Amino acid sequence: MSEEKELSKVEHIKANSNHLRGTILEELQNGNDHFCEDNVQILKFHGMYQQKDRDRQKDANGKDIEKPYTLMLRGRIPGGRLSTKQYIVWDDLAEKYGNGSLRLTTRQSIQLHYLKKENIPKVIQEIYQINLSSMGACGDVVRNVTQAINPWKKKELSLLDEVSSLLSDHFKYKSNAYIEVWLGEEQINKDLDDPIYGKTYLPRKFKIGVTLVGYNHIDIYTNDLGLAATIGEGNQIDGYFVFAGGGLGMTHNKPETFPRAADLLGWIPKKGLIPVAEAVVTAHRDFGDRTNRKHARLKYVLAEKGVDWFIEEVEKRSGYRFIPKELPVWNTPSYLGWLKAEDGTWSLGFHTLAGRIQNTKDKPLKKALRDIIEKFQLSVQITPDQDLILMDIQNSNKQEIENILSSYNIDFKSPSKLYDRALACPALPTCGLALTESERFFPSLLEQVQKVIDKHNLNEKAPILRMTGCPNGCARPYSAEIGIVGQQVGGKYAIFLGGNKEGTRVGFQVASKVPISQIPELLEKVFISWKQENFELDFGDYIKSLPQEKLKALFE
Ligand code: SRM
Ligand code: SF4
Repeated sequence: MSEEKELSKVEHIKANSNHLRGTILEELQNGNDHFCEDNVQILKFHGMYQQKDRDRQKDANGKDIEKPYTLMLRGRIPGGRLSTKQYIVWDDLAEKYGNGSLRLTTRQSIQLHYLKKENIPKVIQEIYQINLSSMGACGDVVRNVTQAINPWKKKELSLLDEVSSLLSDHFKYKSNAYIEVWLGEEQINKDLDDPIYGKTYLPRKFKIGVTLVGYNHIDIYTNDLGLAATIGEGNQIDGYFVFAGGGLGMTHNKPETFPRAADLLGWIPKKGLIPVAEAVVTAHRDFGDRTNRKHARLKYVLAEKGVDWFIEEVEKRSGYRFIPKELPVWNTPSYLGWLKAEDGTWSLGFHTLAGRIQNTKDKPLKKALRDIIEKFQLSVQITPDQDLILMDIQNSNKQEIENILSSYNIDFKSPSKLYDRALACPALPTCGLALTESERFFPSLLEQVQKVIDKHNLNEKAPILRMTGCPNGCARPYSAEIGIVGQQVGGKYAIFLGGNKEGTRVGFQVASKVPISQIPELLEKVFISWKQENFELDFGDYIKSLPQEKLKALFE
């Protein structure tokens, strides 16, 4: 078999896409409610997924009703930073073209669901007018760059604004396809290969997160490339610790796929930022497995060729040598609630469960947030934990904001420590890959687990719990202390334990095919043992300290 034949199907689609144009423009005119399969792959590079509402409905004869196709669109929003105007436009778009809900993501972006094909150009044009886009928010390129949150408006943390924007711009693909297709520009660079990505882009998605040493709100170890800035003379960034090879997606019963925490490659001086980042990205481009998409992420290159090999390769490509330095310890100070910023204003860390911002009959959350953001002209930052930080609040307006929220019956606080950092992915009904429920069942699961926590008085050390509807890991369950991972249709979940509060490692599977109703009692057994044996430790560290046989016994 020739090498060409062994490439995965998507590689051929990319190669034949005329640099991400495909036949999207033609298909926009054909009156169908959906795009063909090849264009569906290319649309990801434009920030969109074609979906179908997976909630089953039957007609009078008991037959499944065929649901229309819809599209999900994801923003490119480096660091999740939005001005008042930008937030308002996203809020409007959800109302005008979506199903009225905004979904904050685990990479500080926003997703709109239930968009109709014919409305996509209008949606993108409105986003483009506020200097944002959905370009490269999905697809085999560098995705939305995440950045440490900064409700405190600390000077050192705000230096990262420039870094995340620089990386985001540097790794934007250069094809003009996006503006031609959606904004009606004339076709220009038709035949040029991308200077970084070449003709077939990367073998798979690529994720970059930037932070300052010590702050790990971005879950740095789960990124393909993580950069932790250090501060030197004049309170300016003088360099970065560089991490590579993190990633979480896996497939059940395929041990050759696995979640992996990134390795620390070393420290580089500030001016090495772009050359080193480009070396890591192009090493993925050249060594990633293009024959099997389940084995194509950068993490497998590091796992198989070794970290030392990778360090040498990046040094050779970039011309920079990694300097060994001691990494400061990680922390994730809470941003929830009222925080005083360094410029004298206030920030409000607003807890949203699983990032869903919508109006319900008794809680018009979307309206309340919009009213406040608009009235007080607030800027916002979306957090990697699917929350929203409202910023630039004057002391004199704090009470009024609280009054507005309570008039809408809305609490900005997280109900308890268990909820503070709990995450869930969207899963059903929109996600085409979901095996089980996640976001929709999350409130009731948390409620049940909270009862166990209360019963044993564990509140002050409540573990980080995250849930997904399949093993792809979108809500980062493997880096949590408890990961509940959809495994089988019919509501069966795998349980992972052993991640830690600092997010520096991934956990391991301890149970399989557990019905959702049994999860709280299963956890209760382990909680009791933790409380009795070593409550000094955090839950994840306690699990990690247990011998295999003991763990096994707890789950028998
Ligand atoms: Fe994800 C695919 C949602 C963060 C790993 N992810 C998907 C898709 C697009 C399903 C699909 O391919 O058809 C989901 C859309 C569902 C829907 O209806 O909205 C989806 N992923 C999400 C979001 C919205 C989850 C959330 O709760 O916020 C996050 C959007 C982030 C963003 O703004 O860019 C999201 N996805 C992640 C993360 C977490 C992170 O990056 O911090 C991961 C794990 C880290 C990693 O990449 O390894 C993640 N998503 C995946 C994978 C597994 C990739 C792999 O290496 O195997 C898939 C499946 C795929 O790519 O084939 C996937
Ligand atoms: Fe869909 Fe799986 Fe990601 Fe959840 S983890 S959004 S079910 S791909």
